[in-house]
Amino acid sequence: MKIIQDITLATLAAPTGYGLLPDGAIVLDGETIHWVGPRADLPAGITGERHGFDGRLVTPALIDCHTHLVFGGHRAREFEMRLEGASYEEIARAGGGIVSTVSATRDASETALLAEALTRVDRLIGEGVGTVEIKSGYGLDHETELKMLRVARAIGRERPVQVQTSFLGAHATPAGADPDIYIDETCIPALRAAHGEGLVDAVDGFCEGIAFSPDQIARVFDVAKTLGLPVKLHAEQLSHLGGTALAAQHGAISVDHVEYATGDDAAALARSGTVAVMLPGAFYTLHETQKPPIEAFRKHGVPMAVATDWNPGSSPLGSLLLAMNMAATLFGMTPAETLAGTTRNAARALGLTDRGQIVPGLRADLAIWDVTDPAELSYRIGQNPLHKRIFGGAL
Ligand code: DI6
Ligand code: FE
Repeated sequence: MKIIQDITLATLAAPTGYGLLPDGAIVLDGETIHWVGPRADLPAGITGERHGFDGRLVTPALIDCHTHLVFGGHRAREFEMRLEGASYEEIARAGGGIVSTVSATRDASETALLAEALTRVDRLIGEGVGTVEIKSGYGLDHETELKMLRVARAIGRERPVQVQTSFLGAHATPAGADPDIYIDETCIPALRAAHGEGLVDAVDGFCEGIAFSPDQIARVFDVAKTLGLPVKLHAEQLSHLGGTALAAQHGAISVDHVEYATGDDAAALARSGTVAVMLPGAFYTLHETQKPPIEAFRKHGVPMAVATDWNPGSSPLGSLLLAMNMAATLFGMTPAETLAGTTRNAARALGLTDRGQIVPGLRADLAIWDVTDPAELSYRIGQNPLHKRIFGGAL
């Protein structure tokens, strides 16, 4: 056993708030949290190495529940074009955007993709992240979709981090293809093949005017269901198409972006127990003005998460702490909500019940910070106060 003491705890164990515990202690048994409580109550029979941290704040390790961090190339030219007046949608319709990253990703070797992705994951690990979700979706062909997912799985072997993969074949239609034929003849067969290789933890889609309609997404979700895979959806990012309602009907684990979601959508998410994932990096990068309906999510009790959406186009954001700051400043989430959004609720957005809180029986994935007040994690801009990360009980 290992005893972590002389710490302030934010356990995130209660349904709201930080679950603050001053002068607490945590007992780790291998990869698992064995006991948590005030240091004064530490059971007498527990013995083991003691590690003191001078009163530092300890939270669950952070979880980035929405990234596209395996990709080739970059889109700095598109960034310039937007600043010269072109919109994200105009660029996408003119063959730029997602489709340009598709070419670069198809051209990159598995080794090159992995090397680049590892530098990105290392940045997140350096901010206390213990679990990261990674999507495919820049292949749009059988071979490259599977290549991206293999790279994502390789990251979990190369680094002390848990990788959860999402198959995002329904991200865009390849140049010159018909969207319906693409969904039926490429996307769905690639999903079956990727699942057959054990590469898929969840199935995602992009429901938007520049991507796929609710009907097209529903066809992919129906296949996911037959394969026993959970679903999630990029919905209501740039317009209101009804993706949120569709996702709720399918019992999705999350809906992501949701800037254009309505009060009725929030009620539907509450009923289906779906997490709403805020992605302020894309909102910021695309100069969007429509904010997600945070107040409606609160009113209906929809769990909210926060993620980077790290991708080369709409969110070249390599910091989950900065995403928390943006969710607070741009969307009005409280620092307690942003921290729950990158721990407890982020785990739920991935369908994981074994992490995201400091509670006996859960994984010993912890972050130890050079701060004493948990609000500091969202308040600071572009600063990284991580002191140490504990992954699976390893200090
Ligand atoms: N929504 C997003 O924000 C990303 N994908 C999506 O469906 C954008 C991906 C990109 O622009 O490359
Ligand atoms: Fe995304």
